[in-house]
Formats: sequence, structure tokens, C-alpha cells
Amino acid sequence: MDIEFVRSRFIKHFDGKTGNIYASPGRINLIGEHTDYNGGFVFPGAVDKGIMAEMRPNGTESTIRAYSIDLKDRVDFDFHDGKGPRASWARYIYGITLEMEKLGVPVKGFNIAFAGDVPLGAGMSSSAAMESCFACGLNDLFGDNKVSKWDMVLAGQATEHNYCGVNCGIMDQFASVFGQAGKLMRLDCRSREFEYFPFDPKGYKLVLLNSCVKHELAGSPYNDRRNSCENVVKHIAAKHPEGTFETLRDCTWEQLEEVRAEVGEEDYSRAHFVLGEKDRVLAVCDALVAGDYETVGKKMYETHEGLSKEYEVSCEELDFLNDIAKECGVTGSRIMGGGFGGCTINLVKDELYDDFIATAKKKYYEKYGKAPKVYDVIISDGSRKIC
Ligand code: GAF
Repeated sequence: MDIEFVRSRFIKHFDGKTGNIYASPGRINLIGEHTDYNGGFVFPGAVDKGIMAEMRPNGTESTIRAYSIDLKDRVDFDFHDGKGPRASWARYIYGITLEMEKLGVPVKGFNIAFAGDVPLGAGMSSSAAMESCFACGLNDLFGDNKVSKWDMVLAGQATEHNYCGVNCGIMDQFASVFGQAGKLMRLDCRSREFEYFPFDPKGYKLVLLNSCVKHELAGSPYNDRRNSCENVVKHIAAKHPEGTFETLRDCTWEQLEEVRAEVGEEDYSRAHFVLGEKDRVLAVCDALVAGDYETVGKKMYETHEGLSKEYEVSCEELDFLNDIAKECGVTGSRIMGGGFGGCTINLVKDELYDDFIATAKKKYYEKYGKAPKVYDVIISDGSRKIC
């Protein structure tokens, strides 16, 4: 992303002065979908696309003057007025400001202009990129950088929960804040322990195909899926007062079978997917250590199948892209992120890459009248101050 571009807009839309520039990336996730809020494992990495913001204190007590460069929209609001702005993009700024205040950062009024090259609604978490970028800026401008990385992750997640209506897990904010170039991260979402995994699969490429079906978690059945999982846990816990059951992470296949009739087929299938996905992430870790990309790919296809048939977060277009991947002999392919649109992530042998991309573009265009967008994955660094 272009620093000078953001700076020129910041100068033009405010008082001609410059501020500090911060950037945070979107993310990919190799495997481990809808496991984060179930206390399981995820395998994300930050990408080379994200959000860049210029920010500067403006001398007021609590007035934020915000400009979205991409939307060409300006919103001014008082973050202590108890309601905040209506524009959905500005609610991320409002929410993270209040969450950083809760963490003890003495935030005052500021000006902010921001732009992004992470595609919106593509399942690469442009919203987490915004939250972590703004958190990074507020921490630096007002908080002497005393807020820890983990607290910024949690502040981003709380922004989604409290101001944007999405009861998400912690994967996206974690990846955006902790990302490192060339490395994926295996995160245990229950203990929050994580490990960096250098990711350089010789002979393969990771590529995203954007179905261009806009994925939007607010207002989607994302929260319903979470409720289904929590309902199953509640039933298992009631049957086993001797145990501690916080999330599906604590539940076994046998316990799930025990409550099948009482929770109903829909919630059963959701939980069945999550238990399987928990095992698949661990299998993929072992396979990566062994350099066994065939197994990695096989697990990706299994995840797609589960997300489509059991968790029901796919759509016709994503299933179509997945089928094309199979036909082209792609090693692994699946929906990435929350679902309901967005991208597939594909692990492709170098020699099949050109044919796969050309075939996917052609067939998708023939069927849907538009070509999928193609993004080569470059694993990059997390949130940072640029200057
Ligand atoms: C979205 C959420 F924000 C994440 O927390 C995660 O649940 C993901 O969907 C599915 O794995 O990106």
C-alpha cells in the first residue's frame, strides 16, 4: 500500500499537518475453521494486504474526525456521546477507541484517514485489520505502547462483539497482530499458546480464489453457528456434572453421540464438524512437519466438505470453485474464513498452477458471468508503525 497516497489524503482532509502511519494485515487460515470460539486450534498467517491509517491527536477532548479514503466518506463524532457513529466502517474506530480506553489508555480526540487493499467481504478479515491497525495507533499515540499485543487482540475481538454484532473468536485479530513474514502460526485458542511455523512448501503455491460473493458476518448466521455449538456443550455438561465443559474442545465424540437426539440433527451436525476440524488441524501440523503436503491437501478437502455439508457455511459458488480445484488435480482446496461467500484457499503444485487458474477463471465466468479474483498468498508481518 502506498504511504504517500494515504498521507496526501490525510493532509487534504484535515488541517494540513501530518501524523503517524500504522499498518495491519488481513489473514489467511490454512486449516481450523470455526474452531477458535470452540476453544480449538487454528493455523493462520498474516498476508501482504491490509489497512493503513494516518492518525494524529487533534487537541479536542473526545472528538474523532475520521475519513475513509476508499469510501470517500467523512464522519465526525464524539466517542463519549454514548451512541457512536452509524456508518459501519466508523463503528470499528468508535469501538476500538472505547475498548482501548477500558484498558487504561487515556485516549483524546484524534484525526484519522485510512485506506486498505485487503478486499472487503472476501473472508480475509478486513475488519480485524482495521481493529488492530487502529489499536496499534492508539496504543502508540496515547498509551506509550503499554498495552500488550494480546490485549490489543482482545480489544479487537471485543469491538466486534460489543459494537459490530459479530460474536467472533480470536483468530483474525491474533493473526493480524502477531503475524510474521514467511510464518504461519498454530494457535491453541483455549490456552492462547502459539507456535510459529515457517511455511515454504517447495513445489507448491498457496492461492486464493475470490468467488466475489460478498461475505459479511454481521447479519449472517455466523452467530447462530456459535449458538448451536454452545447449546451442544450445555447439554453435554448437564449429562456430566462430574466434568468441566466450557467449549466443544472439552467434549468427546462419545459425549456428542449421547446428546444427539436431544440437541437435534442440525446442532449435532455443527458440533460434529467442529470435533472433526479439531482433529484435522493437529493432523495437518504433523503432516507439515513431515513435509507431507498430500495429507495437508486431503484434510483441506475434508474441511470443505464439512463446512459445506455439516456446518452449512458454503454457497453454490464456493462449492463450484472447490469442484474445479478437484477436477484440475489441485492438492487441497477449501472455503476460507467464516464462509457465506468470500474465497477458497488452494494448495497447488507449481506445474498445475497456470492451468488451474485459467480453467477456474473460464468455467466460473461461463457459469456466473464474472471471473473469480486471484490472490497469490504472501505471508507477511503483523501490525506495525510505519513512520
Ligand atoms: C471469522 C471470525 F471472525 C473468526 O473468529 C473465525 O471464527 C472464522 O470466521 C472462522 O474460522 O473470520
